[in-house]
Amino acid sequence: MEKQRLSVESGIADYIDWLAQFGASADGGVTRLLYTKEWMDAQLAVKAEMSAFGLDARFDDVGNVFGRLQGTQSPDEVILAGSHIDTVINGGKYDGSYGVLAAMLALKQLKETYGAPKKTLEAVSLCEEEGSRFPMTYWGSGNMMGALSLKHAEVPRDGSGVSLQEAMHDNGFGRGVYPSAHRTDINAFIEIHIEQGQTLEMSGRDLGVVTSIVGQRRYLITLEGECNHAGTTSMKWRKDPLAASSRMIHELLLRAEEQPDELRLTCGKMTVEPNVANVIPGRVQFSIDIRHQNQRVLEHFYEEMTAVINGICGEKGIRAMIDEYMRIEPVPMDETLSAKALETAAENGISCEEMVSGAGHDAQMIGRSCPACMLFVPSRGGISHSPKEFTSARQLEIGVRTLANLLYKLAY
Ligand code: HGY
Ligand code: MN
Ligand code: MN
Repeated sequence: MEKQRLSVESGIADYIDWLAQFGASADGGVTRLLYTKEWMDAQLAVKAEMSAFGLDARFDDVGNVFGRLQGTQSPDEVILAGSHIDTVINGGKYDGSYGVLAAMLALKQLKETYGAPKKTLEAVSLCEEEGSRFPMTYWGSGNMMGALSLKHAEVPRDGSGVSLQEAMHDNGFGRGVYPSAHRTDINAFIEIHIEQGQTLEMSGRDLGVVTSIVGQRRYLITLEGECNHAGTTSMKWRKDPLAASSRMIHELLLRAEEQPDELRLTCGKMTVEPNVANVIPGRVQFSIDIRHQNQRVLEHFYEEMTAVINGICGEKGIRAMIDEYMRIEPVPMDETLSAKALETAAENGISCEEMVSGAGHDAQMIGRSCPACMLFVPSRGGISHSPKEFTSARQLEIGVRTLANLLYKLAY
């Protein structure tokens, strides 16, 4: 299909639709998983558009794409803005994409209006944040900040058994052809993103400034029981991992609601083997994703979770394996940058409020070791990770303008 063309008048909403073509699904969703063809085509298109904007565009060795506007006085001090290009399966067209495109358009506007900055400005399209294909998240920002490296690509495999390393190599990355992903020259990182919740819509404000991003942990729970006949096996003799998992999930959801300030627990993924109606399952795997702004609540809940799982399995003679494949602590955003963001919004008469992010973001990974600032624009109905994701052109444009004004303050 011929890709929609862009013109010099194209605004952020046009760019969102343009990028959404890469991995588009019939119902208006987008699926762009790390190192797939849709992902590579999107990164190549973003790189080409960065060049068309007059930015110096390049890949790094894990597939992040940077567009650089060199500083005249302190070129080695980099103010970076961007987000991630990958998506969840059949997600929305704004999650991640908006932050990449807003950063690119903000640099284009600043270059055209003010010329070269004093400090270097870069827009980045980070290769992966979601963890949708491999049991690995923040692959782009984690390598950029040195929290991850190429050796971490060897173990994670996708649902068809392809390793992250194989997929990376198949796209030409991870072989030293491109500059190493690790960077030590980033002075500040600004990420603009859709809120993915309903706070801004409920308050009627156009912009959110994030004070902190919740801590997050993800687990893969494997329960091994005993396959058997659905008709001849008495209920009391069964070792049924699906029955056990439904009890565990029910109990864990109740306990999550009892936690102070509501811990968020999601079981989004489940496989049942052999997955046949008249066979008692022998093996079940399901995911658990927990989030909370307080590290101690997360630690304590992990203890409760393992006790619930092991208790039910002990009762039923079922073997349980709990594999934690993702953990990140709650991370505060930089107060100085956030104050500048609030000031910028006030100077431009933009309604704004401070808020905590319940979603994880690259700003969380980067903010662990570098001053980071996160801006939100409203999500209609608070819906995200769905084809129904929507933010109006007016709200998208307010975000781009605020980002450009903030970057001007930081780099010119
Ligand atoms: O899951 C999250 O919070 C983010 O969308 N990756
Ligand atoms: Mn997401
Ligand atoms: Mn995101």
